[in-house]
Parts: sequence; C-alpha cells; structure tokens
Amino acid sequence: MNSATALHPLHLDQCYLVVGLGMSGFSAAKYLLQHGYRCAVQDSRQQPPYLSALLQQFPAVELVLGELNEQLIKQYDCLVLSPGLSLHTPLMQKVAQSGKRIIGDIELFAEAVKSPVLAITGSNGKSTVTTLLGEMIAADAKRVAVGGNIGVAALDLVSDDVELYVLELSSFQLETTYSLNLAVASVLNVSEDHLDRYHDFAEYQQAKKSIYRHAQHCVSNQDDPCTFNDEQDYRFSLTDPDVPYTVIEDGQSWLVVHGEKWIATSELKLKGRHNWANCLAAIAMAQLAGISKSAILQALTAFAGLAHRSQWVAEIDGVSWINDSKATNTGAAKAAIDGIDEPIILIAGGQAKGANVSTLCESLQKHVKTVLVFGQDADILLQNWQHCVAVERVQNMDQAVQRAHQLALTGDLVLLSPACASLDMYSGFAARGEHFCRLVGELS
Ligand code: UMA
Ligand code: ADP
Repeated sequence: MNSATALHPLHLDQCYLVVGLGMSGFSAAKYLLQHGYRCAVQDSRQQPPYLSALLQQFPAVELVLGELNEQLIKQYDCLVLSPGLSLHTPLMQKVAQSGKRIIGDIELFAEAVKSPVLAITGSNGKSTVTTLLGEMIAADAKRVAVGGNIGVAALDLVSDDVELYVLELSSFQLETTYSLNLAVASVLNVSEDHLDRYHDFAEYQQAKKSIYRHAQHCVSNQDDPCTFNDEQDYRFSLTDPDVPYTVIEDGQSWLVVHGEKWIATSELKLKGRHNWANCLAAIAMAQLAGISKSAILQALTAFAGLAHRSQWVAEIDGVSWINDSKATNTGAAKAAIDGIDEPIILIAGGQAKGANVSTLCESLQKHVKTVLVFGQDADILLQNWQHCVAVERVQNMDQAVQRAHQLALTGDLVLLSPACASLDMYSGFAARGEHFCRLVGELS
C-alpha cells in the first residue's frame, strides 16, 4: 500500500504471527519455519483445516487456537494474514494504524521467488485464463508452475526448477501484497463481488488494480474501463478493432493479434463470447512473456475449459443441462445466460454477498423462462426478479432439479448458474456443481 512497507524485507530478528491456518496460512508458516524465522500460528477455530499437517511437520511450533486479540498481537512484529480474513475489522484497522506490518502469503512469495511471475486477477475468468496461460507456456516446453487463488498455495510452487510462474490472485490476496514484481499483470474485468467485505465497489476495484503496482507489462480490457492502468496497457477487446488483441467478424469470428487473424473461434473448444475475451487475455500475456505463436495456438485448440464453468452435463429428452456452479456472482451468471440461445430454466441462489442482483433483470427477461431459487438469499432474488421473470422458490438442489425436469420442454436448456456463493449449503462451488451433476445423472 505504501512504499515504506514495500521496502521492508523479512527480518530474521522479527517475530511473525501467521493468522489463519487454512491452505495459505499453512504454506506461510511452513515457509517461515523452514527458513529460520521465528513464527507462531493462530486460528480462531479449535480444529483449523491444516492443524494436523502443521503439528506433524513442526511439532514444536507455537500455536494459539481461539479468538485473535490485541494482547496476542502485541507480542509479534508482523502479522501474516490469511486471505479469508478481512483487513477491515476494527481490530485489524487498529493494528494497521499502530504501524505494525500486515502482510499475506503472496508477499512472502514475492521475497522467495527468483523467476518471472505472470499474474491474473478480475471478478470472473481468472481460473480459466490462469490455466490456459499455464498450458500455453507448457506447450512451449518451459517449466511452468501455476497456482495462487486457484487452489494451490503460491508458496508451495517455489522451486529453483521453475522458469515461469502463473498466479491467480484474488482481491483479498492483493490487499496484503506490496512488493510483488510481475513480468505481466492483468485485470480481466471488474463487476460487483465481495461487497460484504468492501465498503464499496471503488474499494474493491482499487484492490484489483493494485496488481499493476510493480508490473513490467499491463494487460487490460478495452471493454471495461475499471480494468485500465494507463495508456501503455496492452488492451484486448471483443468490440474495438483498433486494439492489439481483438475479434474480427467476416462471416466467421476470428481472434486477431496485431491485425493478423490467428484462429477462428469455431476452432476453440471453449464456448461463449466471454471465453473469447479470456483467450485474448491469455494470448496477450503469453506473447508478452515470449511464448511462441505455435505453442499459443496449440494450447488454444486443445483447452476444453474447467469443470463447473458452463460445463455441459447431459441431454435428456431434448433438454440440455449445464453446470455453471462457479458463477458465484452476477457478472458470471450474466455471461452464461447471455451466451445461450435456447430458452433457459435457471437454477440460482446461495449467498448474494451484498450484490445488487437486479442487474441481471435484463438478461433474465430476454433469455429465461423460469428461475428456481433456493438458499440463504433466495428471498432477495425472488423480490428483485419476480417483476421481470417467473420465479419459484424451492428448498434445495434436489427439488430444483426435479422441478426443472418437470418444466423443461424439448429444446429448452437447464442452467445452474447461481449468481451466489455456495457456502450456506455446500463446502464450495465444486461440491454444489458435483451435487447438481449427480442429480442430473439420476434423471437420465
Ligand atoms: N477462518 C476462520 N478463522 C480463522 C481463519 C480463517 O474462521 O482464524 C475462515 C475464514 O473466515 C474463511 C475460511 O476460514 O471463510 C478460509 O479462509 P483461509 O484464509 O484459511 O483460506 P485458505 O484455505 O488459506 O484459502 C485461501 C483462499 N480462500 C479465500 O480467500 C477465502 C483460496 O481461495 C485459495 O485457493 C487459497 O488461499 C490458496 O491461495 C478460495 C476462494 O474462495 C478458492 N477465494 C475467493 C474467490 O475466489 O472468490 C477469493
Ligand atoms: P474465476 O476464477 O475468476 O472465478 P472462472 O474461470 O473460474 O473465473 O469462471 C468463473 C465463472 O465466471 C464461471 O461461471 C464462468 O462461466 C464465468 N466467466 C468466465 N470468464 C468470464 C468472463 N470473462 N466474463 C464473465 N464471466 C466469466
């Protein structure tokens, strides 16, 4: 956040408190302990996820289970805060105002890493672009390591063998990162998300854009000014033919690089216009990292996308069933709905995270016959959507799938694209998507 913070490397004479023993907290504690730093670990839960792994590897580690408090914090010089914990609580605000350093696992990664790093953030498309970019680099026979918010702790990737790192970074991780030098950075798009953790959209956007702070090359989205760094950016666009990475239509659609048609979109396995934008972002980043055109094209034609992102599940009695469980915000659900031509029965609901869900009304009106809602914020969805589309409340996924099966006619499409987080009823989006797929499997 400020340059003074960036100037402080880790100090062997300082004491670190790792706050939160999830995946990133464990990786941070491991890194500090293995490199001889004095470090304790705290978690508010009695059984945090990585408790046994920590104790097995470091039986003598100082461990505090129970609520974080000022007395405990006073004993340490620096906090290493897990991304799942907010910087905006009164306690953390007080700690920050006292001048004590609060960093995250990515700041430790910044100190540890020796090879170039490419990093991606944005409200939607991060995992898709991160994975695709990793495939492009691997296709060029370079040793690449891919991780971060995508589910592999960044510090666990660090190795002398790696030639290039690709990181997916969340706004939460970026908030506690100050000195990460990036060869290429991109903010793919910014739409409402995590407004339960930020004061407003501007603060969320600022957290995303901090990825550009020490970046050599910035890749931004010409169609979304919220992603811009400055006029030196390398821009991609689905609509503006004048930027270096764009789309041209001449009877068919092409992904175009510096005026040259590289690949027809019909040759991509990834479907949907939003995925063309993801491909352009990955192409731009790969090119700026020196990856060959042939490797980029090889990865583009082979990559079929990730599970739970507009993933085809089945066709039953002429009705297609699609699992887009990873649509945990309105921007992602909008992209899925707008990209479908068939009449849709939509399954939505969960935790809306303070978003203005009425931004989906236009898409619902245009493409959706009926919405089935359930979960913690089902009433919010019902109230905001019932004036523009037929909405029915159900109790759970089982009922939603049964009801969708009754309602759908030949030629319709049933789409799970919840526009909400899943944590009120599931361990995560993957468990929600797998449940949906299983229930659809039982129908057929
Ligand atoms: N928690 C407590 N008490 C504590 C510490 C944590 O109750 O003392 C709770 C938090 O409230 C939170 C949960 O534990 O709900 C997980 O938090 P964590 O910081 O321990 O999470 P990790 O296991 O370290 O996983 C984190 C990212 N999780 C979050 O940012 C919430 C993972 O992203 C990421 O894959 C992992 O680090 C490795 O980098 C997940 C995620 O949901 C996929 N990310 C959000 C998103 O994509 O929208 C940002
Ligand atoms: P993230 O890691 O940012 O959550 P994913 O690639 O996992 O992104 O996709 C998450 C959700 O967002 C999925 O529902 C997917 O269909 C949708 N999505 C992917 N790319 C985009 C995009 N460029 N714009 C809008 N939605 C997108």
